[in-house]
Amino acid sequence: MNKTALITGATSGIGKATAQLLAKNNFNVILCGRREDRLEELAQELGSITQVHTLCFDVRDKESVSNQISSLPAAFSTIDVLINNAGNAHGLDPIQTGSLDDWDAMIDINVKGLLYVSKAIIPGMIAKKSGHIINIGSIAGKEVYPNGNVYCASKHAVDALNQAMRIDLNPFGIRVGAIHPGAVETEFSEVRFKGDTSRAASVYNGFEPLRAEDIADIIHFVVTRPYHVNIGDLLVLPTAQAAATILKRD
Ligand code: NDP
Ligand code: 8X3
Repeated sequence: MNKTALITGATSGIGKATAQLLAKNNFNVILCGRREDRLEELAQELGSITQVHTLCFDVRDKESVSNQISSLPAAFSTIDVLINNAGNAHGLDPIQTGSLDDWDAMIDINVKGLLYVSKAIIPGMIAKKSGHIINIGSIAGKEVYPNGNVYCASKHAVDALNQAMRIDLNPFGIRVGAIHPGAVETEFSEVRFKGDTSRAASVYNGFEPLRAEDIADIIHFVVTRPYHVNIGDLLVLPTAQAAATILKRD
């Protein structure tokens, strides 16, 4: 029988590539995001190969998160794999000039949103004494770089929560692990730079970044290990990247 994976942030980038790969590999998928048109388009694409359900919500809205997840139809209500992927950086400014709205967005989405979604799904995993939670962190959760301040703090929080979840859910046989990517070319930098596409493209100039499909491939590997194997923490970088700001560019 197919397993069911719920993927937040499935409308773009890493989440979308992960949904596509898991769907091709015998997972039923629950696609989550705010952009309903993109959810429907992806559901159409994947609907011919697996069972697909969409949930349209903002991870910042705790009531919506809880209502949407508790209203899943029976065929999708047993979630085997949760991929906490939704998130973004907003701005890249020094602490003294950073925007309060950007700070709220990063903490509310990357940290509190991840908690709200997890809180809604963990009871079902506890009840069946199995499940797998993958938290998408970042190299920004392993080190701090100039002007990364609040984004780095939010991803350090994801790193801490990943460890905390693994400890607290250990008695219930639930697997918990994080994947921390370096530079992946997605819509991430367009969001960070508020639609400035040339500034976003310049982030990836002169080196070969990771593609969303590279991270999806690793997520697929992690969730298909035998049940006694839990990959707890992975840092995944482009070969050209040695640390957050140390890149070998042409
Ligand atoms: P994208 O911008 O391409 O995708 C972000 C996804 O998150 C979208 O599907 C978006 O969907 C969703 N999302 C954002 N805000 C919300 C919200 N408030 N509520 C619900 N969903 C939301 O970026 P990536 O694919 O690169 O990012 C995915 C994850 O990977 C993030 O956690 C990011 O921090 C992390 N990461 C990315 C790296 C990179 O270099 N790209 C490196 C390291 C980590 P929608 O707008 O439809 O809601
Ligand atoms: C995304 C990678 O280096 O922009 O998390 O923080 S970085």
